[in-house]
Amino acid sequence: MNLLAPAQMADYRAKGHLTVRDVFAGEDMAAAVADAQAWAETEIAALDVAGRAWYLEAAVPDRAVLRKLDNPVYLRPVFRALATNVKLRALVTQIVGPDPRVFFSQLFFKAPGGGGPKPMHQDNFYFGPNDLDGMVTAWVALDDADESNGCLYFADGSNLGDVIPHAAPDGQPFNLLVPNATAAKYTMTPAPVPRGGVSFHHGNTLHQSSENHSDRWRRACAIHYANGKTELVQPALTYDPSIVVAL
Ligand SMILES: O=C(O)CCC(=O)C(=O)O
Repeated sequence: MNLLAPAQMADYRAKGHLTVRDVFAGEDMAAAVADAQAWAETEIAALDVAGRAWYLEAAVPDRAVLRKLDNPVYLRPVFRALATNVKLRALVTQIVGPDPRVFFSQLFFKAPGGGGPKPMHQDNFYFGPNDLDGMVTAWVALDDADESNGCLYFADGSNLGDVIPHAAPDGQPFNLLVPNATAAKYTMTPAPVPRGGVSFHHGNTLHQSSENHSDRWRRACAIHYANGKTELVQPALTYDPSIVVAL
């Protein structure tokens, strides 16, 4: 089932990202948000000191707000259902090829009035796949995402370049990012996504997100898929192969 027109595929190949609106219905997103918030409450209560440092939003110091949670697709049936949805599966298969699997997923919260930015990076630096074209991230907008609440920004065409060195700031070993001097060379294009839409990006595409200056949440689930032949041969962090979700 090919859902993307040739022009959309050409756009993805040229720019390294593509937004598809209305992949999910409003009620799917409402169920995902309700589950995300319930999960967040239990996780906040259980975090140890190191966990608080990494998962809590430093930009909102007056209350305990999560920045992110890992592996929602593996851990939460509501997010498993999103990742294995027939339409999303068809879109991902058209982009990366057959037998896609989810090898990592992340739930980003970006709270109103302070949710912090995610600096520039390439997913393929984190994952180190043996086929650089074999993975795609499907970023599912649980809320409307725009420039005021911290949508993604992409360096158009950077998918056609190399994976470039990343470094972690002191005390943040998991926060691998492109150094500022390199990042300054790229022009970043905002990619607003209405609730229920999906922004797809190639693993080499340089991207970042801005701060949430609004009074609205910007929650999103990033689902990192690889096709059936792609393996993470040189990951920069540790990803547990026993929790990969086949579709
Ligand atoms: O949602 C964000 O702010 C960051 C998302 C991201 O880096 C990704 O989906 O790869």
